[in-house]
Amino acid sequence: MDKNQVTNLMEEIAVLLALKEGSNTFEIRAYENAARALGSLEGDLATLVREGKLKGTPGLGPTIIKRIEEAFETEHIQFYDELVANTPQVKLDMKRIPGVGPKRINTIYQQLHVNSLAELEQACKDDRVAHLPGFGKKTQEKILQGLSFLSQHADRYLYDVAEAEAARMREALAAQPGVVRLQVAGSLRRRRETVKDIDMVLSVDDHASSDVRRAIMEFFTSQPSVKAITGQGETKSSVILSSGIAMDLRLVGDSQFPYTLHHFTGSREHHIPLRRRAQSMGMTINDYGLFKVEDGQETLIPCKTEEDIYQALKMDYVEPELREDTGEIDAAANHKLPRLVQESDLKGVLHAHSTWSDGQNTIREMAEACMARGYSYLGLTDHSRAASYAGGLNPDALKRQAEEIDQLNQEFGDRFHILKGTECDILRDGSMDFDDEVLATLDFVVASIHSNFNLSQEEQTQRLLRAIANPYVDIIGHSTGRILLGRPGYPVDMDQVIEAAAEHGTCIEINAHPSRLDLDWRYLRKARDKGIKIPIDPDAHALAGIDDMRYGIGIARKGWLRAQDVLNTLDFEALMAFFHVKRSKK
Ligand code: DGT
Ligand code: CA
Ligand code: ZN
Repeated sequence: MDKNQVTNLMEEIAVLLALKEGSNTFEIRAYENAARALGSLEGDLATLVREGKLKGTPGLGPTIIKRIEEAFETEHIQFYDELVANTPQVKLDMKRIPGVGPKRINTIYQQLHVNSLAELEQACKDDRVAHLPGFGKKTQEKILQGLSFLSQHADRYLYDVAEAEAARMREALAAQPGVVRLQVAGSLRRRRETVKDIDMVLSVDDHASSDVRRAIMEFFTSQPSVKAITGQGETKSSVILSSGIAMDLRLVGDSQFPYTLHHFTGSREHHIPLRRRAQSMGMTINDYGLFKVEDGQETLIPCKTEEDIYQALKMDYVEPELREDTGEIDAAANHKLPRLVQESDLKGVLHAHSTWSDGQNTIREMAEACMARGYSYLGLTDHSRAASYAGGLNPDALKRQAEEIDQLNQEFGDRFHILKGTECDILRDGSMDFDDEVLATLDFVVASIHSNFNLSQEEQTQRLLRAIANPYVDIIGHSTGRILLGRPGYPVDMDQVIEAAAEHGTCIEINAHPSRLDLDWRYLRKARDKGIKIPIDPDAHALAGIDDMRYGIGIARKGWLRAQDVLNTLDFEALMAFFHVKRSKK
């Protein structure tokens, strides 16, 4: 258990209590307050619990303190487990519909007696939900949209979850006798933000015996992370892993490896124009090979690597991230592919939180972790006062934080630099949570939306445009607010946002948190072409969060970004100059 997990449990208990009929409002509030109190608590929660120092913390009553202690001692809270067990499954399912809260869930459950999401969908289609007290057509429409969002994303997994599972499996397989080449394929290799399953391709010597192949497959399906076997053969085996994600392993002779890897890397969309190109050149391509077709006869074109395949098609090598049919075929044929940004191009970290707001580590700890990872600066951005649930700072606290930063900077000298920043809330009308005089004291400003998600697209867009036009705003944070597999972003006209950001020289971040990856990669190339600089921001709330930068790199590469398009590939001096120029334009 850590602070985040306990805070989540408190929030969950509040929701589950609200889902129970006849719950006491005060009890619900108590858990909501506890979650908030934990979020803004200084220091390591485990230590506070161990030393019995939670007593007297505002927002934490004796019962709740007992539950927190229980969580740390036993890794669970019995009260929570009982609440889950006593909540009807359909209520738990409805909880996952974006935008549907406990009150609505209870009304639906009590009055329509639905037992599944499918029944709820039918009730919407029969117009029965609209007639519930306090609902209406608009709400019914939103519920339908939420249900369709859920079903579209059912059975998909976040990139980081799949990547971790795949890495474990890869490491185990790589050490097996007879394995020549081994590579992740599919959407995971293309670094999509979510994936359906893990595809892996493995090669053995062309003359390897059946025994060798069988032994490898046997080893694969008997791994501890395998929960179920859905198919086992000498060329393909399929399993379900403990996280629930499915995995296919394909085994081929090594001479076939590049063709098979290429085929199963996809995407289907990339393969269509590629196959057309092959045909126009008198060739044909499939998972067995690339063939020259003459007089109805197919002869294999020998390729040792994927590079060879593209070369035979008179193309430059197309990085897997780009294989989405968004212009990469022509670019590769015309030698116009970009040199994609790499993790080693990043010079520093922007957008990170500390214990001053809802982060778990001190500024010093965050700075030292950045240094240990080879970065030369940290742009610290704790929340502003409107984000009270996240321990947002008021101007006075911001001033005191600046003093701490000054001291640390003095100590670090030229070795490392901490930039004074804020993740300033964009208020409902698009104005900033801090006055200009306060913002002017900072080195840079990230501006984000954390409230009022349900404005119309027009209002939400205007709100962002106003923020973008503020001369003190350097970076727009997580610009659509989406949570992958959790909720869609608020509606916003991203084309207008990109136009405005280009006009005002405002950056739009790639929030590298694996459940955000926002701005979506599908918009990045447009932003890049308009000259917008794009920082890759970890939005770290703890030391481990800094490592999320690599997920942002994957998305940047999917968006065709080069090193020069990414703001934090600048060194410290150039970065400060960039912010300075932006501000002096006002
Ligand atoms: P996913 O799993 O939905 O996240 O996305 P992918 O791209 O990994 O899709 P998947 O696992 O169904 O198949 C992996 C790759 O194999 C896919 O990108 C292209 C290739 N592939 C699989 N089935 C077909 C097919 O029926 N036709 C073609 N052209 N390619 C296929
Ligand atoms: Ca796949
Ligand atoms: Zn934020």
